[in-house]
Amino acid sequence: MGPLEYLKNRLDPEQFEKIKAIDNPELHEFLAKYIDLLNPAKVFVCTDSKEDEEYVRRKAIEYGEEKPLAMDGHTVHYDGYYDQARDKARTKILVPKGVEIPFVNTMDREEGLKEIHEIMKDIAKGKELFVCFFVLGPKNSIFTIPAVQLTDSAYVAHSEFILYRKGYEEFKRLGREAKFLKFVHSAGELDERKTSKNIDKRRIYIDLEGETVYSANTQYGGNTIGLKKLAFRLTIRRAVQEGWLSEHMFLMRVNGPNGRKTYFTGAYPSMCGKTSTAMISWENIVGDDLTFIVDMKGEARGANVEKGVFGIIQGVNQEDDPIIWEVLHSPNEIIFSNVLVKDGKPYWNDMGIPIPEEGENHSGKWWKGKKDAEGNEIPPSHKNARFTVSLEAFPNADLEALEAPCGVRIGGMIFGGRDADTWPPVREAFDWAHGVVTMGAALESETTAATLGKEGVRAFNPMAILDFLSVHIGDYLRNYLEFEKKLRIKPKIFAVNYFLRDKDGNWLNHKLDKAVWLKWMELRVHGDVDAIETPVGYIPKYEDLKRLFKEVLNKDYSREDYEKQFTIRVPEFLAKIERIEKIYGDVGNIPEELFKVLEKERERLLKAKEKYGDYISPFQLEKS
Ligand code: SPV
Ligand code: MN
Repeated sequence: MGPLEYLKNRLDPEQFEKIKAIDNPELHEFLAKYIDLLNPAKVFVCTDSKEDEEYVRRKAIEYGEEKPLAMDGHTVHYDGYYDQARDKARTKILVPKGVEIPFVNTMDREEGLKEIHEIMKDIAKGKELFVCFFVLGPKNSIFTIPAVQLTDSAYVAHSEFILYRKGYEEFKRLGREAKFLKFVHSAGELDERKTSKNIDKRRIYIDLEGETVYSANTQYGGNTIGLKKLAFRLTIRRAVQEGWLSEHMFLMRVNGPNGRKTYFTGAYPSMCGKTSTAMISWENIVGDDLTFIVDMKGEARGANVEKGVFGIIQGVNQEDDPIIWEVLHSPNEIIFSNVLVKDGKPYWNDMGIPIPEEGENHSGKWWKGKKDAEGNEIPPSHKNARFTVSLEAFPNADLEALEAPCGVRIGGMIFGGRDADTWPPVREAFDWAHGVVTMGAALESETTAATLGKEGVRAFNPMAILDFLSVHIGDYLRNYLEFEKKLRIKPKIFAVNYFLRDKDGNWLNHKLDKAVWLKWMELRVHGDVDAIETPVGYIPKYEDLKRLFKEVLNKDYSREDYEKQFTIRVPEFLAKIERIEKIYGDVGNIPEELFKVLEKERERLLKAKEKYGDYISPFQLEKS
């Protein structure tokens, strides 16, 4: 029996017709194979129609994966208590024998496929399976990558409708031309709270060769929403093979003087201020997580891979995040996940107002002081609790840029990490290679609750992409360095650090200072202000920041604060170079240029140290 015939027998006629309308035998074969393997009771095929989307929304509630909240359009979803973040240990890239990819878990392809197919056999028994079509990037553009998602979770399908552009018509249009990505997900057996029960059999296996990702026995979005971090593993590889960039970056517009619009990308590990930067209320958000960057006639053009936000909710408060606050308190379509709910209202940690002392959260019925099985006190909401909402809900979204088929020209690229003691709050690279190597490839950040495991440990995380690297890091960096050669107009590269502390451990910056750094970077992209040359790049001049602090935040910025923040910490920078060199030295297949750039930075630091000592005030450097 051919695949189409199988599908005809297996699906309701109405659903089958939707599949038949797409002329793509590879798709038919894929669907037949996995519908047969997962063996659901029922299959629903989503077209781009409002009714089909509405069907998915309704099912998420009917099946108990989401509960309606008091406000129109709001629902809450819970993941299992031990299923609250990306599971790095059980996420594996399947590779042929002999292939090694440093830093990520790999597994022999044959073995992995065998295991995951065994785990997924009959896994959707008794459930409804959703077949969904989406695209990454704006529709019908040079960025567009079609993708098909199979999932037995209406919550996952619902999330994708909020986060991605619909792709059924695109599949129909492309027919056999569609070079699509494939995602197979099952939450597995569910417990009474409708959370995945068999966590020990949680697996996220990425088959590069088949451009297919399998995800089983988990619900947390980072493990299950195929088009997000699962697709990201596949697109990084495509980008390296095809000579463009697929990055873990926000995309935003910073508004310069006289209505000037300058677009920036920003790569930060999870929980390092990426989303809150992209959402500064007087700037304009285009995307908060994933950006494709291509060269077009010598320009670097960027587009948001997504059209929605799966953002961290902890710490969102009215004063610092007025826009998100407003969005979360309006009748938009929003899925709150792993928050505290009381009387139909969502609450979260550090929201700046008193919150109830009991209710329901990711641990079930919750009360203040409740402890988990390990004896740890359970906070009101999980640290990695999130909200899922479309960008259309944001009054400051740049929707024109979001859907521009040619993307937007990128003026600057920012790298940021959680760094207590080395990087100043903002600095600019001397050139592309200097930025790519000393800011991107040398990015380190303290670990956070976005992944399972210990928090607060300094971890190497080049381009904030380490968890997702599906190619050898040497090949990835070579592609980055080569990309410059295609560019006639090069984005400037910057590094930021919102988490610098003094020797006593006190933060040196306020949460909103980043808004000033952005304005400074915008001016630098256009050469509007001078800067101070240091051994590690250019830093702002005090006078410029003083003016910007007043203009942007209406704050007086003191010379003392400036000096503390922008002192070049030579021993820390030297130690960092040593760490980074060692890491890359041990890996092999690293472009020689990386070591040269690091060596030059070391020489500059040593020279400056001889002249000024270990801790160099920006005022000293300005004079020289
Ligand atoms: C991140 O952790 O970087 C996120 C959320 O953007 S997740 O979908 O888990 O990757
Ligand atoms: Mn992310």
